[in-house]
Amino acid sequence: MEKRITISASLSCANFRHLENDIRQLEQSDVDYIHIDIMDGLFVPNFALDFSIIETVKSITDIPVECHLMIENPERYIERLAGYAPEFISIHYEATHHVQRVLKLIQSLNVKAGIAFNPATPLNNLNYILEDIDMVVIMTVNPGFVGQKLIPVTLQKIMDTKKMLESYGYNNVEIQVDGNVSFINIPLMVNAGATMLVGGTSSIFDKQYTITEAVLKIRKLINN
Ligand code: S6P
Ligand code: MG
Repeated sequence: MEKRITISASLSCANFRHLENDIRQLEQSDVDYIHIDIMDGLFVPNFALDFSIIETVKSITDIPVECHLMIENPERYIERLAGYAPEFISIHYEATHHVQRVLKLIQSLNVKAGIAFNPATPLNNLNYILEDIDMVVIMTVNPGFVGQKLIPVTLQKIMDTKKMLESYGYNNVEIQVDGNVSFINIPLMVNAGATMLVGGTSSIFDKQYTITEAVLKIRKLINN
């Protein structure tokens, strides 16, 4: 059976004046996860979301959350974050000297571990951490802001990731794509090998559509 391509809705792009309403719409749509961006103003030149928002989301819905840590030295917060029982915690390859140790720590707390790569970071050492990850996050924009344009060469990087995972026999590791996952880019990303799509302002929260319409449109693009 073909692997299901999953959809994760980027909470940073939701309407915070009507957050519960947006989350209820996500519940009625075929969305698999809520993507929670956490930014520290150091690793990226911006701030976003924190623990309290995870608590709020969890109090509203049972949709699983997955956290994308764009923070320096993420090891400082893994245990606390794992207390909220997210499905995945993704850390950045560039954000710690101890990538393998932090990934193992995440998994030891019964949370799936993701490793995220900025657009210009090579995949060189990915082969050394395949045992320690459940997901590779290919940033298709530079992290820090919503509403940016795809960096085209990252499509090749998705293909390279897929090739590497297959060649080492790690076919169950997810390939998440994050950044400008638009209706135009989705087919390209899926063809390249993406298995989890983070939908933001360019799809799920595109104001031209309701959330339900947008997710339906994404599903159609995936299935074609
Ligand atoms: C970017 C962040 C992302 C964005 C998402 C926005 O720093 O990690 O998760 O929230 O990519 O989507 P869009 O469609 O506005 O690019
Ligand atoms: Mg993100």
